[in-house]
Amino acid sequence: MSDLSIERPSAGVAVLRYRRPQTLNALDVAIRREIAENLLTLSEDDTVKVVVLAGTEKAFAAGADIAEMSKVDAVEMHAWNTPKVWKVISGFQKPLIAAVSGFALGGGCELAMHCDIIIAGKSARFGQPEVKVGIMPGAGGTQRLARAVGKFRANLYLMTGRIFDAATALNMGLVSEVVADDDVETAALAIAQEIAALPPLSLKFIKEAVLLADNAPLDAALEFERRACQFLFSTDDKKEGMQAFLETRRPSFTGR
Ligand code: CO8
Repeated sequence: MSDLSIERPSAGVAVLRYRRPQTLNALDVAIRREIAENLLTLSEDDTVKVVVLAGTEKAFAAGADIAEMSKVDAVEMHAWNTPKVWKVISGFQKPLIAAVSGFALGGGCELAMHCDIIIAGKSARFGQPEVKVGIMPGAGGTQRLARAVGKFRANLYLMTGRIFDAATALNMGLVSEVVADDDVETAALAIAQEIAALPPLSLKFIKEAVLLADNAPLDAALEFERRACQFLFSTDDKKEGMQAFLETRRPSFTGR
């Protein structure tokens, strides 16, 4: 049986869930590939507007699979070609929401940081403890954590491997919102539903522009934002959105 499933709880929303509770959802290579394959499928499905990534109650994901990694050397690790998998996740153009319950450690924290919004339960635990098993983050953890929380707080956790709680993550700006443990998925789904009703092209360009804040000089990013905003003036959804506002009715967006 696959450890991965896709649920469709409401129009426009898909939940991509992985389950390996016996290892706290450790991400072995097979499951990482499956996540990427499923995201590719969801990216091509026009009925899907937003994707929520979820694990299980005790763990979003406790990292890459240490048992699997313990058996390979650098050459075998290189042959896994995992950057190809992470590229699919970082290149996913629709809004991606992480619903974090329990542990989000190592590759699991890196997976959450690939998302656009992170909702965490009060008891969620984050960290990049790779240093404690003799390696270091390899899926963007040093860069995304430093950019999210700043060099000095990032190094505190990267260099000690310390695990930190959801309140600390919120305080540092690593998560978008902390909710009661029982409400994590409800909260993530409510946000997903809210976003799914909004114009997909605006969302696509907002996502791209925000990612440029990390990846491009300010002038280039501002130029992208200006052009993307200008482009949106040619869409049906801009006409509909503004018309609906003026007529005080709910807009109905088509993605065109
Ligand atoms: N890999 C494999 N198995 C794991 C992992 C893991 N990352 N985490 C937990 N497990 C297993 C345990 O071995 C245990 O198995 P068993 O019941 O057979 O003994 C089971 O899950 C339950 O775990 P614990 O008994 O340890 O549960 P506790 O509640 O006592 O502790 C912790 C929970 C704190 C999460 C603890 O399990 C732990 O420290 N886990 C390891 C966390 C870690 O170091 N993660 C980083 C891994 S390295 C990494 O992610 C590298 C990324 C590099 C590239 C990106 C690739 C994705």
